[in-house]
Amino acid sequence: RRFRVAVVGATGAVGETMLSILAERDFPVSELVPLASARSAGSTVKFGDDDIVVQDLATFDPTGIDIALFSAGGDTSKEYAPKFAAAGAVVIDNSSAFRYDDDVPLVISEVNPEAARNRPRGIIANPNCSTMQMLVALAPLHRRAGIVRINVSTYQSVSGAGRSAMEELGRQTGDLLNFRGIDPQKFPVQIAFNLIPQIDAFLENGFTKEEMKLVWETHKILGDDSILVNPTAVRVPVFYGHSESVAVELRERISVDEARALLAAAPGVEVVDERVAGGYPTPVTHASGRDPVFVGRIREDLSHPNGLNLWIVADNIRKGAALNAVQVAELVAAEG
Ligand code: A2P
Ligand code: 11C
Repeated sequence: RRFRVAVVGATGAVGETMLSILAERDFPVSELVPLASARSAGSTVKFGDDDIVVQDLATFDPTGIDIALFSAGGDTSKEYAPKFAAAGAVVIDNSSAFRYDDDVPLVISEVNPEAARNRPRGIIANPNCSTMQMLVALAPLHRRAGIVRINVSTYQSVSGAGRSAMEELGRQTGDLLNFRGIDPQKFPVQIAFNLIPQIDAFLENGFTKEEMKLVWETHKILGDDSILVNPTAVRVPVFYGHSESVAVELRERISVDEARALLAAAPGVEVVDERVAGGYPTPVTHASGRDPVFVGRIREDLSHPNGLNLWIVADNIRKGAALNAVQVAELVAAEG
């Protein structure tokens, strides 16, 4: 069977990658409908060898769409995803609009694929990129020994904040190298040649929303609210690829060799862990434009007998967003 597939936000950083991954993986598409706002309606996007005209979401009739991939921001999802679902489509939503609703499954294709089947509202949520790569790597350790606590610091690239954020990093870099002044817009302070320990808004507990997503989404995806998660999320002047320094405490001790073997056998994971210069993944050398979640620097926690330290790097636009959404669409398509 082939499917009528809509991509909402098709002109954005994630939407464009959804189109290329659908084509790359030969998703059984009978018709591909790219949608965006009135601003870009009438322009074209690439789908395989074809150029397809973008339509205006606001005036589009979703009747007959089988699968809709949404990545046009939370407000757009809140308004339009229920309309697509009511018209019979299965919606796979990359925004945070529905992630924490009990009747919307939150699915990582390698971690909890079975959850995708139970979708009373016709909506499946795609996790946030930082949770996605962390849990693809930690799930095999969790299955073997049970996670007690996760301490995580993230190093997140600007593409996570969309196309205009990438433009801001490029523009600021050029301006600073040419001794011109800068005017931060997308980011609260200068991002070029800097680090920003704030992603998304501050919440009452002093953590940012990006940090709390790591807590809430880990609980929901692993189905265990007792797992302790202590996050710090930092924006770094990298274009593509999020990195994470993770210290995980397990119920039982796992040796470094066993952890390496578990990770090497895990779907979606690639271990890059030579203890020599360059023998570890970085966003530029390994992750950017690639599908796996890369894990390196695997070592025992010096301060805890059941602790392991890991360095986890992935392309936030691919596995962190577009690729997982397409993999979830593949699970739906396989239902027949
Ligand atoms: P548009 O090109 O019309 O602005 P990014 O995250 O890279 O900034 O991309 C956001 C995506 O979401 C773009 O495709 C953008 O389309 C789309 N989008 C933003 N707001 C809306 C809206 N109100 N209705 C439909 N699409 C929207
Ligand atoms: C970032 N993680 O890197 C964000 C982007 O909840 O889907 C994705 C936000 C989300 O800025």
